[in-house]
Amino acid sequence: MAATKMLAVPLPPSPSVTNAQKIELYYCMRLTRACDDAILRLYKQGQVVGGAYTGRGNEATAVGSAFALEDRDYLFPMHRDLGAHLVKGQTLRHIFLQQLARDGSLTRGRDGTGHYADPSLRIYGNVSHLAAMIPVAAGVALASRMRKEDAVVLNYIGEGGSNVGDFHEGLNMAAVMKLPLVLIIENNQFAYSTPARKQYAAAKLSDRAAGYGIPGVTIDGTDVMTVYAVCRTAIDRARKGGGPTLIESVTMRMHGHSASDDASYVPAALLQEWSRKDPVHTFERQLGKEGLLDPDKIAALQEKIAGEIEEAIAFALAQPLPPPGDAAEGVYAP
Ligand SMILES: Cc1ncc(C[n+]2csc(CCOP(=O)(O)OP(=O)(O)O)c2C)c(N)n1
Ligand SMILES: [Mg+2]
Repeated sequence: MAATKMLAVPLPPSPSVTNAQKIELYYCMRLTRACDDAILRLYKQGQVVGGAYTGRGNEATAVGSAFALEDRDYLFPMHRDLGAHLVKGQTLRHIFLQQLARDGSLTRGRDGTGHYADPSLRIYGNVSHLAAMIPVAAGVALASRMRKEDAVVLNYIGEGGSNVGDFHEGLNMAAVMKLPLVLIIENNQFAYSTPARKQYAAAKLSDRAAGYGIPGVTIDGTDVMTVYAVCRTAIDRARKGGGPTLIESVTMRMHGHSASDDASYVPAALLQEWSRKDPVHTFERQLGKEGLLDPDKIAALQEKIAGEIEEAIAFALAQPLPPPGDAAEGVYAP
């Protein structure tokens, strides 16, 4: 099996990133991974209601992309994009209230995943029907332009989800209307147990962009600086009225589809190969070489993150579950 279909692409000139921003990017990636680990731990303790999905391997894509957004921009993340929620400003308390299905969560305990909306932060989480959010994201981009908000919509889809009809309808409409939409295909080599080679026949998923008359690019989704630079360019372009960009971010799903999946169908050699490109460790090494991180700084940061997560989990666990009497309220349309 080919490990990746990534081909070299010319990258845009890098926007300037300060040292403080680099540390912030690293902190957000570390925080994302630590949150994912905590969610898996809670799942194994029987505390999580329903499934648990992690973004292990996807931290650079989720964090680097959302880092290029302004507060007024809209985020339409997928189920591997916890890092994007955090960068957009979602609090750890809300993340864990949601995961633990507490009454005070954003879905009032009706759901335990990222299937929530937080209009105050302009975050509109995905529904289970993969790609169904792409036309919705295009619609929000249209509404936002009509309101003259000067905002951009950043939407994500898996390589598996990119093969359904909604992808075409949403992206085509956005392209024709030159809407401020940036769509990232997170190509993590698998859709549940189906490998990429059984999902599509194209060399690169970004080649599809030509069929819509928009720019498309395939990038190394494990490199946070590349992800940020490319997304920043696409977002700036969308904001100036240049229309959508399709970005294929090539990564690897470094965990089973969900907590209940041991991923025994993934060749061990493939995981081994990708573990050398671990996005968090790669960036950590890079910042070490630049003199921005050392073992003491890393340890201090990890300790800070662990404390923040423990506080949020303790807070969420102390909150009540929804009262059984009204647990079905708001679940079904009248
Ligand atoms: C119609 C339907 N079938 C199955 C599922 C369960 N499901 C959720 S995500 C997913 C895999 C999606 O793969 P991909 O789009 O590549 O995203 P990834 O999980 O790899 O990030 C599946 C099978 C679903 N949500 N809807
Ligand atoms: Mg996938």
